[in-house]
Amino acid sequence: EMAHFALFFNQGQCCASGSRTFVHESVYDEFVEKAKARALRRTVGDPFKAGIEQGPQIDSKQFEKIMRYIRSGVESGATLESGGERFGKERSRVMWRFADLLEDHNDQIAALETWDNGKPYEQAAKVEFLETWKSFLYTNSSGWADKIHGLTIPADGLHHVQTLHEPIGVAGQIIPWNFPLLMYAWKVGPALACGNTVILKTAEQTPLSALHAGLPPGVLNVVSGYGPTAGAALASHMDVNKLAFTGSTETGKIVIQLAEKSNLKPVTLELGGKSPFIVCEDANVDEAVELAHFSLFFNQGQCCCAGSHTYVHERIYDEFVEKAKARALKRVVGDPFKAGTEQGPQIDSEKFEKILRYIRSGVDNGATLETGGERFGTGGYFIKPTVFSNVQDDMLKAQDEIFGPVQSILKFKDLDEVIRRANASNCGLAAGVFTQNIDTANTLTRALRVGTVWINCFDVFDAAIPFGGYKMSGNGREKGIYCLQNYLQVKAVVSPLKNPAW
Ligand code: TXE
Repeated sequence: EMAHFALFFNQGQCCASGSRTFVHESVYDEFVEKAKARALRRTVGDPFKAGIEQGPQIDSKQFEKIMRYIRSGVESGATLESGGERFGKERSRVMWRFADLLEDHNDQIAALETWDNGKPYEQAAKVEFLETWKSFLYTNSSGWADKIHGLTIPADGLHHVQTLHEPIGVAGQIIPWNFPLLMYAWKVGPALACGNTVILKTAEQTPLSALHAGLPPGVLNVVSGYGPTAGAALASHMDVNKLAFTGSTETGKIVIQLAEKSNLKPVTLELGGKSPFIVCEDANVDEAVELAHFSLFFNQGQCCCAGSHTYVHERIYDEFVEKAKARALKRVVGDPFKAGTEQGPQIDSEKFEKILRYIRSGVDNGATLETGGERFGTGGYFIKPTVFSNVQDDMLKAQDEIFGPVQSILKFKDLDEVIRRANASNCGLAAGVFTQNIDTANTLTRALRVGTVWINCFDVFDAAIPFGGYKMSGNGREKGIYCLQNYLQVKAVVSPLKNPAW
């Protein structure tokens, strides 16, 4: 304690500081261990804050000089027991650089994304790339990496109580193929910002964009592989301290069991959707049609939050269906690298066949096929934008997400009814509400059991807005301030206050 004080007092900037700590060999090892632990406990930060033991060094010159000495100590073979880096800031600096590199390589990364996934290049290069980049800026770079700290807590008795927000350790992350780069950003960003290391498994269909990134060795490790082998190994590994998964509900159940059977690692899940898009009777029909179309068809209908259940009030139902059909017929399907293309192919033959099966079962069950319903062209996994009307709840309830360019339009009479029907789903990821009436918007917003409600908009994904599901759509929230909790341990630290006169 005394040697620690003798050196670290005043940020180590004392002419008399005890900078050379000579320790007798009989107690040397014990001393080192304890000196290290003491240094790890030292509270560094805002010098105006009570309880802070150490503020910043006096200026950049001194700061750089100290960092040089630390590096030379390491290079000369001294053992670095703890510290040796800028507090939080070093992490932040690396991640700034990472975001800059992403920006410099926008074209390349977007092209990889389109090759891998088939999504329109313009969508990858503009919409998704920007979201990815902003996500890194928000969470890490200029955002949270150097602003994560605990609390000092007043408690009964003469005790100093504080919390330390520490990294969990090794974060295992499994991502899907529908937004490879964006899912990568949502997962990797907060994990690294909180000081963890990451092993990320990409989906087998889309390994490329994540492999293109680079951080200091060992910090971010990208594994390409299949789910039941590489993915399962991560979920069940004893040395992985936390698992984050995005994918199907079915696989979500598997990974949570693997985590439980191994080391009880905490698991966050972002799973399937079946989201309602509710068009109320006061809606401007043209605008509602356009937004409902976007909410479902964006990304070939392969979005976990896609507005797949379009509920339309009976008063405007017929007009809506007519216009929704006309809009789907106008959708530009084709080569994703061609400017103006709105819809590329589905991800693979398995999903392509599954969507066509769902379309056939819709027809067999008596829904009215307004347009589409078959493959587009003769090659590739392209599907014509498809619209069904006269869809009944039970037709959709039994099935999994369609996860393709298939809009199902259902009719409703009043708010209580549509709330009951929308909430009857096992899923609760998101909902769209289209109305001009503030009371209707407030009622629906509070009644719907979902993680996100978009009112008169859809798919607004700012990096600051939390995202995640109720019910079987998962647990935990990604993005925003909430995502940090997934990657931190809270350690309560209590020590006696010996001198009440303070
Ligand atoms: O999902 P999986 P799939 C939905 C969508 C789609 C359906 C099936 O409805 O039609 O899921 O898609 C890894 N242990 N969503 O088959 O299997 C796999 O390698 C560990 C919604 O692609 O869940 C991949 O990296 N990991 C979703 C990831 O899990 C395993 C996005 C997702 O694949 C594993 C994608 C195992 N045993 C599909 N098995 C969303 N929420 O956005 C597979 N994986």
